[in-house]
Amino acid sequence: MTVKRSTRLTALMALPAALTLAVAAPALAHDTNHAGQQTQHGRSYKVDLRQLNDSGARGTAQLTLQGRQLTVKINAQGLVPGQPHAQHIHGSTTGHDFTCPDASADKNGDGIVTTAEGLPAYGDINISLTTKGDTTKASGLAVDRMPVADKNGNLSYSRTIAVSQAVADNITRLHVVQHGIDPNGNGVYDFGKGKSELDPKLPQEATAPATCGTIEGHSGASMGNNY
Ligand SMILES: [Cu+2]
Repeated sequence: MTVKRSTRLTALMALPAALTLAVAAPALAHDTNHAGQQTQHGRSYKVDLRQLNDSGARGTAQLTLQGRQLTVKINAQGLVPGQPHAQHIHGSTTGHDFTCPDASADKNGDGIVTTAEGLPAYGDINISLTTKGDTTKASGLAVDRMPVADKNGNLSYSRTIAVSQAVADNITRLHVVQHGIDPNGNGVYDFGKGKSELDPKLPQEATAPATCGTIEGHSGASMGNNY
């Protein structure tokens, strides 16, 4: 069984959320983020995406805020080729400092930090980094609107999203997570690691995190940075 069939169901379920997408209010951002780098296009933040679950994936993300317009650019390598990779900005804008989980988050010891096991560390989905349409938590598993890695496992993504003032003000508290792993190396998401706790129609492989990266200037535990 492949991920294809449930993809359609997820797409249908995600539709009402897309229709109710909130209209962005015209308020101008009051920029309280002093980290990041000021550019002519706004304030820019780097994210070093590091592998989780021995996925072998890595990458970089650049987040640029201009007022409440957030441009997200991601370049990642080593992802499961030809498969969609759900990706989100996780975390809270209300004070709790979430961060990327480490292997100790694997509570049941099956070798996989699932999305559910990672949630206490990285927090809930704040923004779904879809390719089109809704970007709320409701689209978290809309895998038909998530970017697909090419045949070499490379993924590139770019989208500008209108975000809330809370997100604009607390961007450094958030972090980027990409999902989708292939521990048995058969090239597809299968049920070898069981069902996803998030949607039992999806394999665990499709929703387990592959990379995570905190935003430069993050005040909590640092994942470090190579540059
Ligand atoms: Cu996520």
